[in-house]
Amino acid sequence: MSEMEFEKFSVDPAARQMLVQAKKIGYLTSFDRAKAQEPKCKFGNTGICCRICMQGPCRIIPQKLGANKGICGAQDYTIVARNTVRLIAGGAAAHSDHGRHIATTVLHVAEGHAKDYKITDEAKLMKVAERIGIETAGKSANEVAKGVATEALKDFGRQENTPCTWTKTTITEGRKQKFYDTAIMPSSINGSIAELLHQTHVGNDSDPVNIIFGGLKAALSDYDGMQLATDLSDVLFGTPVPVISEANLGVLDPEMVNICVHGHNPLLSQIIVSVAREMQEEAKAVGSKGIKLSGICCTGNEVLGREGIAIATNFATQELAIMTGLVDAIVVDVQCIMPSLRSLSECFHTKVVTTMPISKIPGSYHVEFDEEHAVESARTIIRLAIETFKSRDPNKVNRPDLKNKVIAGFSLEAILDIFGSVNAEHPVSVLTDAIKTGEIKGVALFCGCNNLKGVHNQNHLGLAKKLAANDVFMISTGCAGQAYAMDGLLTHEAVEAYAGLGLKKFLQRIGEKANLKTELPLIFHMGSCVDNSRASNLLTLMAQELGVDTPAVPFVASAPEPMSEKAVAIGSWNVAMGIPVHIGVIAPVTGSDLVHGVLTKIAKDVFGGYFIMETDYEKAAKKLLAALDERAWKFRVRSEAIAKYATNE
Ligand code: MSK
Repeated sequence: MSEMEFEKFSVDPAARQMLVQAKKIGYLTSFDRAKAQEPKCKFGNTGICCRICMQGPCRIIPQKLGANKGICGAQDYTIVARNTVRLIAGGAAAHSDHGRHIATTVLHVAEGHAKDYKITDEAKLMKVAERIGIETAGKSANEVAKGVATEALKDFGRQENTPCTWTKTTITEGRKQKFYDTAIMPSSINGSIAELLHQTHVGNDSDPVNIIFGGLKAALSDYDGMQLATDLSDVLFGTPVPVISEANLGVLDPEMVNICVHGHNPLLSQIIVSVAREMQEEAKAVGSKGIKLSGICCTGNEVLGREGIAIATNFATQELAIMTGLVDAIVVDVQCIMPSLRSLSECFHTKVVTTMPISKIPGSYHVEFDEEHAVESARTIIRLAIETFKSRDPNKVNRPDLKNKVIAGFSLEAILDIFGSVNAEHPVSVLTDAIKTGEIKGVALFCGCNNLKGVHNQNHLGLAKKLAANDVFMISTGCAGQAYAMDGLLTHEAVEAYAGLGLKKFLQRIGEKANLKTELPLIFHMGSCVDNSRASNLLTLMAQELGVDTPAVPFVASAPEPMSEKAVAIGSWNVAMGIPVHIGVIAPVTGSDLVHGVLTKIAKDVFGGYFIMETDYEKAAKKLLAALDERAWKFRVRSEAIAKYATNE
């Protein structure tokens, strides 16, 4: 059995090595289960299985009279639209619940509770306060924080029909008008999600277009929850600045107590990072060389950006971390945690520690996280890992000796600082001017998960390399960012290897001026899933700098391997923001030509953004480049017209 046999599963050599090992020993992984699930049910796969009431499931067979509609008479387009937007509701609930948790903690800090936390980034707090209209003059940081957190919490349950604060203060005037005109401006995160679940209840809305607009309103709630999650996480833990770290399974250290933090919410993982620094001696007392932390999924991204903690791996390969035999504890919070971690851990010494009341796994250790005793919880967990280290079985250790250097920590503020070294007055013009001169083609955001309908990390890497060669400035979040980290694309060496001449010149030009301890990487990793907010803020700034609305900005987004409901929500609000959004899987919407057409074509007429569904990364690259070219061309024509006729019309 050789690693090459596993090329059809993953492009990551470390993952392939572990899959060889799994096969030898007979462990089943997500890769095996994905295969065992084939063939997929065609009704579910195309979105025409309706399970909204208990008469069903109703499966639509277009050619069969009677079966061409649900029992209630729901048409394929109603069923597909309802199924799609319910995915958005799930994603929006997850992201914004995360945001609510952070906002509540900021409020508690401001009120003098939650002693283990503090306001770390006062400058960001003041900036956010000013943006949302909170008076700062003569107030202490805690007073301002109380006002900001209270405003954030209002976004969850506002009863009046006035817009959510984090949405209305972070978008262009053009988008604001568009969201009012299309009645999708949210006034309450919780309200939009509840309304959408009501709208899609049996016997309620059957108009697919109206349902999709309801979905977009919930998607904007997702946006709102993310914006405030990012802002308030920065306030609590600091706004990321460029850091050097490393990624892939080779970061797990055979001589150290290895603790992986996994999930999304930084409230516990940040504390684990600081407590681990104090507990190094305790770890040495059991014969290790200390504590080594590493991250999986977006909790990993949070502590990578702020603390330089290494990335172990990304979503699809999370089980493989345990299979190295080196993970003493895997500490999970919320979202994207495979329940299989627990059963797999039985074959090793690893302790799986759940920490959140809404995310438990039967049989795992549960150390309930409570922000009032965060340090205590962290200490308990780390002590458990240290104890567990003693029972590590050297015969079960099998770690690929593969890791890559990573340069991460590119918050929007960090990016603007870098651009500011070239143009302090108008930092973002450094980017927009490079687009105007044609030095770079535009900006691409890479985000989202892994999806084992395809080859792990293949679309992420293939697409980014194509766009790099075509001079696209690239930013990333989520498991996409981790795929690049694992493969060495978040390095300067990758610029040399993959960037086209224009992109190389651009990065070199700004890199020389920027006062950084490191060179610039090929892709700027902006953080976790909720930090797609940072990318959207960059888009807004670019639009304002160019004097256009967002649909005119040469900016595209791609989730090359999307999997979760959250990815659906993010993709949907990006479309509403006017962005062409590529997804590297065929979404379960093909059961209705109407819904498919609305998402991939009609959306462009209404919002400027639209979905591109393309599983082949080479074809996807061509489509994304064409979208950037179209926008850059239109911008040039418009600018020439303005110059010639001195009009903005
Ligand atoms: S962790 S939502 S698999 S990006 Fe944010 Fe990765 Fe997707 Fe989870």
